[in-house]
Amino acid sequence: MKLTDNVHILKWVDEMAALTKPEKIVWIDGSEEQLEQLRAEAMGTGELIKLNEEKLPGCYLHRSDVNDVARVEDRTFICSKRQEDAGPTNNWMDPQEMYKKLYEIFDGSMKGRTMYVIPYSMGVVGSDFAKYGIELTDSIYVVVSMAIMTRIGTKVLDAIGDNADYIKGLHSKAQLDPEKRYIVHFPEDNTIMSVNSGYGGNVLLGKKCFALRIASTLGRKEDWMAEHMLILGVENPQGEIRYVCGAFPSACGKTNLAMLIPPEAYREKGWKCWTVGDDIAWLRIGPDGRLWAVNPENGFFGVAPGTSAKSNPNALAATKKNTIFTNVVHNLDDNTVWWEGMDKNPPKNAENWKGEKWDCTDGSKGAHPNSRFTAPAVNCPCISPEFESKTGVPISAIIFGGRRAKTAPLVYQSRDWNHGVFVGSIMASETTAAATGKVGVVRRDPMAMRPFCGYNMGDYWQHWLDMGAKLSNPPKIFNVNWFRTDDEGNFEWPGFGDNLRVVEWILGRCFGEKDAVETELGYEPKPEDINLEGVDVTLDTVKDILGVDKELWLEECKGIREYYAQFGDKLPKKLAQELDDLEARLKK
Ligand code: GTP
Ligand code: SPV
Ligand code: MN
Repeated sequence: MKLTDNVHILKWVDEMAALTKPEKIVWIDGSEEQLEQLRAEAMGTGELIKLNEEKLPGCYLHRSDVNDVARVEDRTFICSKRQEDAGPTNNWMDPQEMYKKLYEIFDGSMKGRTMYVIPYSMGVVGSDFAKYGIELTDSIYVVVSMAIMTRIGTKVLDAIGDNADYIKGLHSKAQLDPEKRYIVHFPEDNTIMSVNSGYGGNVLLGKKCFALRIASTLGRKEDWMAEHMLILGVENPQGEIRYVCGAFPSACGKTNLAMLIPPEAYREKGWKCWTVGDDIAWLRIGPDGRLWAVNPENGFFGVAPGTSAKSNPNALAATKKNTIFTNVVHNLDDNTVWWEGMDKNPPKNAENWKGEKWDCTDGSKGAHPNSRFTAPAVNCPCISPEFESKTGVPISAIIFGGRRAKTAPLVYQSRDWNHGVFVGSIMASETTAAATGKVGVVRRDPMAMRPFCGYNMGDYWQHWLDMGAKLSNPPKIFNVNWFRTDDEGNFEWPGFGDNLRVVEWILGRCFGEKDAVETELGYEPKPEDINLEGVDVTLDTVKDILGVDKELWLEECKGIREYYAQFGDKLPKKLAQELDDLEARLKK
């Protein structure tokens, strides 16, 4: 049954059905009843495996194709009319050419299958921040995952009304052929097309495709920002809650920081942390001249490996019901799941992420390094009371960070907004399993948006500079690095909950409560101002990881200069100047 009279939507659904030729079309109304039917159907085909109802109520295991386990950046395209609008960091093809290519691949791709029509909202339905989309898909996994990650169903169609203002998304698993896999964005048509994949980041179109790539282009036009950022509320012993956003590249610690549990010494004094978002932030200028943030998502698509009762108990708790696990170990003894880093007791009778009998003593990994959980946000014990807020939360600090074994210090503060934009623009990080390709290679990932910026990165930096000029009370901008290693390759900073020790200094700086020392990079804490109560870290270690190695940084400047060169005229002059200034300070 069609759930709307909206002619724009009906016409488009008809056209896409004529192209993909499904056997039938099912509109998703958002009811638990309909979702339960779909889960049952997916269990029949093996697409979902029902897990132990007592230990993991409402939870399922899903396995993606073995060649389809991460985002495919080399097959992700931004098809604006002009190549220069996509810029040097995006793959580009002429839209007409790309449509032609895709129409051939989508032709008949849903034959014998059902096309599901999923109306979804990014943001609280009816709020000023909210944007709507419709995803057409031939995958039940996508439907039930979108039901966790976004707000779906009839209420979204009601909110769209007769409007043509929604993002079109077409997805088909087709044959899961990696050679014909394409994740394509047409920002000028508000259209996304994804084919031949079933992996979350490629197919849950509300997430990276809409809420970052398309939304970043909308934000530029409409004076707001769509960022790859967590949103965390930190409550101090006085009961004040201050909010930070953090942009770290994929698999570099956003979910962990967003859900952090304060160290015991902090908890005793009354510190608490509240999760607003763990991956994406939409930011708008408030009437007070501050930046306000909402999380447009409704769930967490989190990295499973490394998530444990010790590292991230809140994330683990969030996965205890109504969660879908993808590509983790199946414990056959009690029909539960496991992954590396959960605990030290891998199951003896188990199947690995590929569904093969797995011997945990043979040295092979049981879970894929990019295996994930899809958990409802409401499950998280520390979900912020502001999670459903229509106006969002005011941001005091923006924190950039990445994985750098050397170079980047534990923390430093930028001199002002524009210098902070420079600090974000020069971010670099070791690649992770979140995308296909080599892992552990340092690459530039400005603002953690390299894979997600829907337009020319040079224009994007200019947009950041312009936004700063419009904010009478902008957040302060910082850079952190939890991943500095010693000569043996061990992390020098304990990370996880102990990161609050750094965040405390950051927030203290925002409210004029903490001192700093000026370095070539910006402002750094006095080592003794990082609270080490109750943690096994010496002041010498802190001094070491706060250090600025001038030689390394002069090398870094060369790398930045080369990186910047590809943007030509699009590189904002202010950023070129910041680079010259940094180099001059280092040479002095
Ligand atoms: P995406 O969902 O891909 O965007 O990743 P994310 O940025 O949310 O990363 P996440 O918090 O899931 O962490 C990814 C990996 O980094 C996990 O293996 C964590 O255990 C590890 N990690 C997170 N925080 C820290 C930290 O403070 N120190 C160290 N050493 N590792 C960390
Ligand atoms: C990331 O890679 O940054 C993720 C997972 O958050 S995905 O949805 O696959 O992009
Ligand atoms: Mn992410």
